[in-house]
Amino acid sequence: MTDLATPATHVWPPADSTPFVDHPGLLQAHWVGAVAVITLTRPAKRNAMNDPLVHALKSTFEHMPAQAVAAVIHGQGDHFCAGLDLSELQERDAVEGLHHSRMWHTALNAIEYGRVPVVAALHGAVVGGGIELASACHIRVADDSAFFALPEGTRGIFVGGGGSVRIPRLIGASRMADMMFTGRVYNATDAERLGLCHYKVDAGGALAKAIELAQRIGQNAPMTNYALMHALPRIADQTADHGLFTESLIAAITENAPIAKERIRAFLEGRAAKVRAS
Ligand code: 1HE
Repeated sequence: MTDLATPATHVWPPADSTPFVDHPGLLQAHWVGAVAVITLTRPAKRNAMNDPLVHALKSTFEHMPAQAVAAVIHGQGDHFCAGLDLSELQERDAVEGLHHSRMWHTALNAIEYGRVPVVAALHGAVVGGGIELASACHIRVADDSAFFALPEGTRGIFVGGGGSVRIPRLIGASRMADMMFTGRVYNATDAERLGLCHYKVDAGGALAKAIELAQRIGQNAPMTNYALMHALPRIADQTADHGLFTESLIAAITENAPIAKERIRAFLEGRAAKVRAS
């Protein structure tokens, strides 16, 4: 595992580092400690997602090495992701379109419901399928260059990568509909205010902040991270009665882990950090 210095900008990966996953011209993955940094490497096409890139993402997350504690996704060049590769859309019929959308669902589910929490580092265009990809991640960091749009509305199509399920959970169906009806573009400040992203940083700082957060998340008890990724969203979809029951089950399992017992003991013995106002 190569422990690379935290990058200051989205100029990444360093030329002298070796990826542990390499799909040439599509995607690479490098280690920063135990954080897997996944880079979309199609900058000439603004990291637009063609089918091979969707497959590469799915494979990378399905085969995430056991030593990974968290992951980061970002895009090479000036943009995070320009969404679906529109050049692939021209000749597709309805049945092929259905299967294509389901392929995106499988790939983005592999991110959302994978082994490790994923932080998206967003800059430049985060549009169409780019927002769908970002919304499948667990935490989103946007820098001041980021802009968010759903141009599907003006292109005569609809979202197909899970956007109609995930985006309303972040900003509400009504705001999503406005983005698609009117072609509205939000900047990073808007995005933070609306809940499209959790953190906003200066231009060029998204990747470094995302890695910092991923390293911190990776220090959590694994079962806590698992519960946040796999139980919390499902509880949110359940009735209150079922949700409370599921919560009790996952709480009991989580607090039974040796690492939880040790961390509680450390606090009670004055060995753990207190919560302080920020
Ligand atoms: C593309 C794509 C793409 C760029 N598919 N080729 N997404 C969109 O509707 C967004 C379309 N893209 C743009 O609005 C702009 O390209 C950007 C704002 C992202 C960047 O602008 P810019 O000036 O930096 O780059 P560019 O000159 O527009 O593009 C550079 C090249 O990338 C150019 O190709 P070239 O061969 O002429 O050099 C572009 O054609 C190409 N390119 N974006 C294909 N998206 C699961 S359903 C999801 C549905 C959607 O995502 S729909 C939204 C699609």
